[in-house]
Amino acid sequence: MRRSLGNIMEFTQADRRHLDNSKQDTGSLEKADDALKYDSRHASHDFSCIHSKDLLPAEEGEEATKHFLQELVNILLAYISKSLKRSSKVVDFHYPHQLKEGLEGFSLELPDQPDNLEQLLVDCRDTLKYGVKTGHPRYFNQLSTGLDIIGLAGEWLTSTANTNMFTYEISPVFILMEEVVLRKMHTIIGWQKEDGDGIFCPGGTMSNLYSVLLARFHLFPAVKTHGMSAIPRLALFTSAHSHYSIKKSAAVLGIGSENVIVIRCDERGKMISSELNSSIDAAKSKGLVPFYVNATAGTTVYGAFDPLNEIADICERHGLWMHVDAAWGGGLLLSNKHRVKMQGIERAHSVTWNPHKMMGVPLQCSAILVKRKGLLQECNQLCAEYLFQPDKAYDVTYDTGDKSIQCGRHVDIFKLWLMWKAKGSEGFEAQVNHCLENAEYLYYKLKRRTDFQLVFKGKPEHSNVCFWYLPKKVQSIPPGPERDRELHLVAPKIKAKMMEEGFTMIGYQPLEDKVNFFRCVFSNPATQREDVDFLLDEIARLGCEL
Ligand code: ABU
Repeated sequence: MRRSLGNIMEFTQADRRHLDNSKQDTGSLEKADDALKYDSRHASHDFSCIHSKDLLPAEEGEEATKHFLQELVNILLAYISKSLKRSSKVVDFHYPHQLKEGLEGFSLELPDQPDNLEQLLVDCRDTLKYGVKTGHPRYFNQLSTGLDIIGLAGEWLTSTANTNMFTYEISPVFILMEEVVLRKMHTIIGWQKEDGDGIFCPGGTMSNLYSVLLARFHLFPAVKTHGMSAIPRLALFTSAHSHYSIKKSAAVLGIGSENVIVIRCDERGKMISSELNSSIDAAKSKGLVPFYVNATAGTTVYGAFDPLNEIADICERHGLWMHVDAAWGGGLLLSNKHRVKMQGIERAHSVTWNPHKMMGVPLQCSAILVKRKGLLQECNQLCAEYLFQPDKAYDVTYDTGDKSIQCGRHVDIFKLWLMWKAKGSEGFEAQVNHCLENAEYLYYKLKRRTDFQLVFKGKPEHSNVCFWYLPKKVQSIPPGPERDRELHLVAPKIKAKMMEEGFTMIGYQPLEDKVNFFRCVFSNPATQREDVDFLLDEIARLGCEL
């Protein structure tokens, strides 16, 4: 059965009862209902007889194009408004088989005959309806959250421009914007004016991959042409709490994940730098050639900051490349209050920084920043003559595409540039400070409650707060393996119920000797203290009978 534009995105009666009882957001149901009315009023044109062939570039397709896109904008506006309403669900969760079966007429299968535009608009709404509202103030599941309106406008413009970052000739404005933004980021890191290079690439894992690639090329340029057989067995170093992309980079680049030497962390998740030093010596004595150390500024789970200056001293002593994975922590550089946690970052040879995390830029937006100018180009360039002609009419150093390991490169820069213009650095600073204040608020709340337990002592350094929920049954078992076995089951059970009910989302994981615990992270400026209160009450509500 096909659905019409008017009858979707509505709450079930059970959802309404929950919202009526939640008392978290008085009066918000009314507002949510307004949004629903807005949805259903808006089929202002009949799209049932129009198909994509009737839109531009069809002759006289301009009116139909305008109406279709306006209708789509209405759908998106309704979604944005619902995403930010506490009375809306974060997720209307369904299992894969349910979505594949064609839930309520929402079919994922591809037709032979074209669907009409009415159907496409319904499909657009359904796509949003069954997705996750990552901009919702009660979405705590991932490091990338929020829905920045200027960033969104930037993304819309980028899609409309539909161009590629490889050459200046087809992206003149975006290439220059990338240069300006990269220079700003270099300055914020603290690199000298004459230093600094970089590009935006698809995510932190790719940025980290670039860092290992560059470090290896810097030490052994012959690897580019002669491969791994031309170089000795390499070793690289990273902490036990670092991101898995460091091992993945070693695997992808033919270095081998077993040649990644994992350094232990202290109880807060910071690399123990004295152990780094002894591990480098031990690797050398086994005939390996150490070449690279990854220090993390903002670990994925604990939000810990490695001691960058101590690590930089060790790298200098041994002549190693120092990379700082600040994918998550980079945003704190914009805060005068918090940037002190990253002292020493200016000594790094390369830095990963994801504006799509703490700065709230829509996905994806990730930079690899390199201190030495020209190295990216030397390492990656292959001078494809059909694309990078050296005799173009302009300065071809602006054809930045050969710095990249991709050919086609998405324009990720515009939304960040536009947001920076809109907020100023001060606006980002306020946003970062607000997120860390939320983390501190949660930390103090958890300390006061007996049904929750913090995973590590002390105030959070980043916006990560890690904790267990302790149902009565677990509280009654003395500390030890039996209690751990029970506790390990609690977070997944609560999460499963949480997804089915859909009013908030938070992630969990085990780590080293710690059984499954919740990790709350704040990067959404829309989140307020009442949302933190809601989260804890919701976990306790869902978990108290376990
Ligand atoms: N390292 C990618 C982000 C992971 C997370 O959101 O938890």
